[in-house]
Amino acid sequence: MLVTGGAGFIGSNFVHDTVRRFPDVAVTVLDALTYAGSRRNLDQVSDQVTFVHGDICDAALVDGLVRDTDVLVHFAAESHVDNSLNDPSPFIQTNIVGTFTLIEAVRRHDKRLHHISTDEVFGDLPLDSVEQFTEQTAYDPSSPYSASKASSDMLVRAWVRSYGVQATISNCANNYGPYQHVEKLIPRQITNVLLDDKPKLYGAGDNVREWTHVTDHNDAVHRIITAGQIGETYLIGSGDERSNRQIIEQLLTLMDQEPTAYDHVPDRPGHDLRYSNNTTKLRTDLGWQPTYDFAAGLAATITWYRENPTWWKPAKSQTEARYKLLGR
Ligand code: NAD
Ligand code: TDX
Repeated sequence: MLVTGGAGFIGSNFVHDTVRRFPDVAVTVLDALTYAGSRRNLDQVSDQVTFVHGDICDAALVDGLVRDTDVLVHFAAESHVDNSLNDPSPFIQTNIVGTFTLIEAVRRHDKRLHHISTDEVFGDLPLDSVEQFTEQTAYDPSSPYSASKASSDMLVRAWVRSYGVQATISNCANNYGPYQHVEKLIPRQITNVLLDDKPKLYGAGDNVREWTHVTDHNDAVHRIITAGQIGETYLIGSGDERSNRQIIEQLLTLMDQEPTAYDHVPDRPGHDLRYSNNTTKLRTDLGWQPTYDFAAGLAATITWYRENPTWWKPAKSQTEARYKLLGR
């Protein structure tokens, strides 16, 4: 199995789970080690994994690695909406050109591909509705990040239809858990509180996200790889929807702070209001269901960041300096 982006947040958790659950699978990780990736995320499994430091846009490197694998699981991406608003160009390169480079190698060598994507490709839903995204929802991305992920999904779909590439796609809701970069909502606020700073809420904080533990996401990915139908898309999500304000209040309470002890900061431009995935297909066809309770998962995540300051501290000041420039 070749795992792109296996040194990032979801990819490294996926590699940990794969090595533990499927010890006979030989795992190779291809990762460019951008600001978001670290070899330390794979320290616990370094003996069981082959690590290749390289770029998914490097066609010659990718060709050799894909030739020698059975299954390619493609996590590598530029993943942060705020960064994409500030400078879209690496998103176009990695998310679109990188995916193109991979699917061309997959086509040449006739290998199985699972492409990891996001619910953000569908745009957003009104706050006061019960509407959900389904596998049939039309794409309507809002940010450079989601537009680049939508483009990558479209490429995979076209390669399935026109070239018969054996691929599946999943679009997951927001993830949380260990090893998530401190730029993202939950780790940013936990580490702010640990440093005696306050959480930062964008705008009024009414925007709603569907929070899925990274282990539940990766369990769905394993099911799709083993039992998913070629050419199909599967939505993944816990069903646990919360506003950003609720998340920050819950997090402050769990960290023994006043629930109102946060700062309002200017809103994100084009800020998507609400995401919600209908996961009936994944549950019915592949028997998946989430196992994490959000409050327990959030408490465990807080404990992980409390216990691993040497993991997150090196990236923290640079990340906050970037936010300061953006006024957020
Ligand atoms: P991340 O930013 O934590 O990790 C991305 C990894 O990809 C890093 O290790 C980075 O070094 C690597 N990478 C970046 N550019 C590369 C390149 N050109 N070549 C090789 N490696 C490169 O991201 P994440 O949050 O773990 O997201 C992983 C995937 O899941 C992405 O495709 C993302 O769109 C998708 N996704 C994320 C979420 C979420 O909530 N984080 C939700 C749904 C889908
Ligand atoms: O400091 C903050 N304050 C705040 O209110 C940050 C960093 C975020 N927010 C808000 C913006 C979003 O409404 O919290 C929400 C979550 O923000 P992010 O963690 O940046 O995630 P989001 O933009 O929803 O995108 C995430 O989920 C889908 C991942 O980053 C994507 O990679 C994934 O595709």
